[in-house]
Amino acid sequence: MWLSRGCVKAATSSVGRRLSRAVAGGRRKSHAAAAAAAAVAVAAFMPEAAGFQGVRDRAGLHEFSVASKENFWAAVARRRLDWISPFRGVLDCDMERGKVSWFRGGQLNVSVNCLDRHARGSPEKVALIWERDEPGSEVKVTYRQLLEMTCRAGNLLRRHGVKRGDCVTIYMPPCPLAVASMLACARVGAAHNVVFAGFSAEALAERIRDARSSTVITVNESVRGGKVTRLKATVDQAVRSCPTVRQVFVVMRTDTPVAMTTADVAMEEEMMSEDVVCEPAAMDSEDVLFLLYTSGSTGKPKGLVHTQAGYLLYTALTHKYVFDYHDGDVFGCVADIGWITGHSYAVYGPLANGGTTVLFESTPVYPDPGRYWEMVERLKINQFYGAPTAIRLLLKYGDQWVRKYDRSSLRTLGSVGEPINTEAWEWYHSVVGDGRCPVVDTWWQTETGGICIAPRPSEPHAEIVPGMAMRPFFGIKPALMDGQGQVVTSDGASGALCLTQPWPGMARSIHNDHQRFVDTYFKTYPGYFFTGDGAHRSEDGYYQITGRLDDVINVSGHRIGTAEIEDVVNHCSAVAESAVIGCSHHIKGQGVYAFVVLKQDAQEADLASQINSSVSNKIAKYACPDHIQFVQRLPKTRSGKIMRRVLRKVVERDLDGLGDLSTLDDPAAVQEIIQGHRDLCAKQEKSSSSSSSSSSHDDGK
Ligand code: 6R9
Repeated sequence: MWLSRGCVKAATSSVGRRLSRAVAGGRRKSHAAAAAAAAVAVAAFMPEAAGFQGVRDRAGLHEFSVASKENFWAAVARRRLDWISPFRGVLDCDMERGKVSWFRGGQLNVSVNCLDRHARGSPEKVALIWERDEPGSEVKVTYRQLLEMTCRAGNLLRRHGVKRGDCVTIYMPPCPLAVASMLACARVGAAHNVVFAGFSAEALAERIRDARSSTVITVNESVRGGKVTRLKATVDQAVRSCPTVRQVFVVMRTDTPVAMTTADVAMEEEMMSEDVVCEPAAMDSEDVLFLLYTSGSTGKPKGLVHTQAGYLLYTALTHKYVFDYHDGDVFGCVADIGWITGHSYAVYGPLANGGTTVLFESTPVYPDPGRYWEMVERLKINQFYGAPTAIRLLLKYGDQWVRKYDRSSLRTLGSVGEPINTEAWEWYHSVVGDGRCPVVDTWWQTETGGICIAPRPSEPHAEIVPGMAMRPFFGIKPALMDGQGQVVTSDGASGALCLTQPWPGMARSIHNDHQRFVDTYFKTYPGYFFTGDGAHRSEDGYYQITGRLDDVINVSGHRIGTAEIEDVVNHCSAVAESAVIGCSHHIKGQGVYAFVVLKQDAQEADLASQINSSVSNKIAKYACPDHIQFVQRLPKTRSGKIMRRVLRKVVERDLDGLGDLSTLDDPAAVQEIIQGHRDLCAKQEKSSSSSSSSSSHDDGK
């Protein structure tokens, strides 16, 4: 027995006491030194941390950001935004009523934060690299130039009567004037409503009407993947059913002239005579910055409302810390500006940070599947941010398209829009990133404004699990809910993903329909923001997103409500009714599967192509069904509700999982549908050897 009483006694004798004091002192000193070093390290990582009591490392910083969110965000907002007048309150919030406001009393101008303050110090720094469709024809725009462009556009808008509180619809491909138009709106205090340029005239018109825009900005034509599209013609068609529209500004992307009406304004020409100085409007933190329409589970797209200060701050902070963006880096987000990813990470986040950002006009396979990586080499991109659907597509073309190009500039690879499967993740990591770049699978939504869950920031060598978004960002506290609406407390469990407290980037409302905002996001789990997604929390406490829980499907990372597609299909004259569900698709992630019941005497011939062209005309190409199965009737409950669960199981070929069919009005319908599905598969397998399904990567996300 070593530790006899005698020994213990000796250790407490005076010599022993001195000895143990010296040891403890040494330990204390080295603890103190280590703590000081850690404090220096965390302050080097995020300077605000120096003022946060008790924060010693990055994990501590996250804890602080959640537990003391107001202190955290106030410090970040003071340091990282330029204010015209300082905010007085940090957060007012009533989650049950969907009322959230950040930085009350503060005034600022978003365009000043994105441009003027950087142009002052580094006017010749490149703000935008416009990566045009033809490789090698990129155009660089400095902060000075972008500020001038924005001011001229702002003055032009003002001269044409656009004022604070108006909403300008922008229907343009990614290009410097599109960014300048967004920022010009912000400069004069108008909101913008960017509509993805792949949307049809009807979809555009619906969004213009809902936003009550009197001004539209567009281009004569867009150029993408070598294909020219006459966007102005689409706008002409759209505005015919938009009585609110007074004027259309037209930018010339190509040399092809377009017919101009009296309501049309040649934008570049008129900008020439405008001043390069434009007084910025002093905007309140909670004034509207933009609307962005996205699909929900009903037929009508919703215009999510984002406001000034909180959104800008959140995109700036996530851009910096999730991607480890440093001054001088070239940030390459290939999303189209028509989606939230383009707003937050091609425009606002990078520009707020004074960064250099790429605007990608082309497609991943134009002129060949090496396009992304050739661009990475040519522009020396440091952070590349793309979508799993494109990665899956490129993976199939083989490694040689990647290896051909020098990718040594890359430091971080990002993924967004949908779950990234392990195979795609591994390929992205090991082939594209040569195994040396962290892959950040970033989970977020139009509603959240910016990234909410991602593997970084974390300690520099913290593990990253393939296909997992993993760690909540600063200020984000997720919760999983069980079927009874209770919070799941254990790890190694799944549930409905909610966010338990407000963050500055969150949407504030649905335009013209605050009640829908409350009902959609705050009613299901009172007091929580419900994301509509399901998630799993691993034994280690990491989050993995499992997919939508509602009737929204995700085609190549684009959200589309099944009800929206059904609306269009049901409008075809031969169609009696339809049910649309998502089905798995090897490249797009999810495809669209439509079950269609025809009216009596209607003929099937040509109907599929009629349905496809209707969907493409009324919504967009990406929403077209991949499969159309004509059926005699749909499985319905006795109360007349379509049992989509049954349809999903049939398409997944999980016949054992059909479950209880006793509530069905006519159980025989299911057998017919199963047989019809088999026949359709057999038919498609036969023809698929000769052709492939419609292009999937074609929407720039
Ligand atoms: C940013 C964006 C949002 C929906 C979201 C979810 C899906 C996005 C994801 C992801 C798994 C990811 N989603 N990122 N699913 N892993 N990393 O895409 O916004 O167009 O509004 O779509 O996309 O289902 O709810 P948005």
